[in-house]
Amino acid sequence: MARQKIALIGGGQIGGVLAQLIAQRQLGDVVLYDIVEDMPQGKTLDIAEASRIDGFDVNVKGTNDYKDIEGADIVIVTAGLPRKPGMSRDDLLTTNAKIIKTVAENVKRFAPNSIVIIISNPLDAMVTLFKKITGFPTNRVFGQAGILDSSRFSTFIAWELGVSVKDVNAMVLGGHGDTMVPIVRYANVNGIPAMELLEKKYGDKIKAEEVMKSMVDRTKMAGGEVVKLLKTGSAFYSPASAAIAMVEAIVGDEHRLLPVCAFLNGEFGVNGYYVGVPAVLGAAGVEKIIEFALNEEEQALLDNSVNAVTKLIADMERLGF
Ligand code: TXD
Repeated sequence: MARQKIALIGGGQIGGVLAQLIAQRQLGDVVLYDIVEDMPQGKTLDIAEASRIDGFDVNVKGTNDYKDIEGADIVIVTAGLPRKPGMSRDDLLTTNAKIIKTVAENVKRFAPNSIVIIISNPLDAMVTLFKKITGFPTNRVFGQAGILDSSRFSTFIAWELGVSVKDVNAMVLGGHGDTMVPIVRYANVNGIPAMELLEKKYGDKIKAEEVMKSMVDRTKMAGGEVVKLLKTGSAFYSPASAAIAMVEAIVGDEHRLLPVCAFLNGEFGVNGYYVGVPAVLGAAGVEKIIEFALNEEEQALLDNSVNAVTKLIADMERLGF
């Protein structure tokens, strides 16, 4: 099989880490595009010059010309501004919608058959806009948020229980905003319910519930916690890793079940919107949505999160996008 061509639109913090990870794992040839002159060329030169040390041999090219993404198999979009302290993701709507519009037009022109992973915020709205402008089928346009949010939740559970994070499974569904929905009921350590282990640790159901609630709240605000510490931007190592999990699933046709910001046609009671749900990712992109029974409380939380997404989309449409 020919090597995959992976185009990264946006060569900032996340784009740069993505380029390095793709090269190091030899997932494909990389084209790093940014509007800032020379910067993507500088980053890719720097990455390529580590190839002898890391032992990878793929092409890594920086560019300011969309023509270089021609024929890309996979496109990852991180173009747009990140948050500053005190901002919500939704505050980025107008600025980033303008950017995503141009990006979508160019991806449609130069890489019409690509599978596209959107990362730019506000995520659910940017995926919706990209899909609208390109008209690509929904299996080929989706967003990354849930893998990161779930990894954050899993990390906090591992720290709290003193077990390896490798053995923790936990999933976060819904929109990529403050209303996201960590699914507590199915959070587990190698199959053992996390709640049961917390109750054992504290010997008290109410205390265990309090501790879990604080981890859920921290997960919801985890992006903001990093923004507050960094002061000049938002998380970039972990979002890049999350997107790499998606690229690996696509390139390796792994059929992985991952939380994906995917288009819903009635699943989970949502019709016609992009929302974070479990989906199977393989060579065709989103191969199917995996629906499972939510209890009343979970469904109410998901509905609340979906409402936040639909409101954001309505705001975006009012702005003329
Ligand atoms: O999980 C997730 N989905 C996210 C998303 C987690 C964290 C951050 N997330 C969002 O990703 C964040 O809110 C931003 O909207 C994006 C990118 O974050 P990053 O930290 O990489 O931002 P940078 O370093 O500012 O990089 C953005 C780059 C920068 O180099 C700009 O010059 C470039 O985007 N940019 C453009 N590239 C192409 N085309 C246009 N028009 C353009 N405008 C700016």
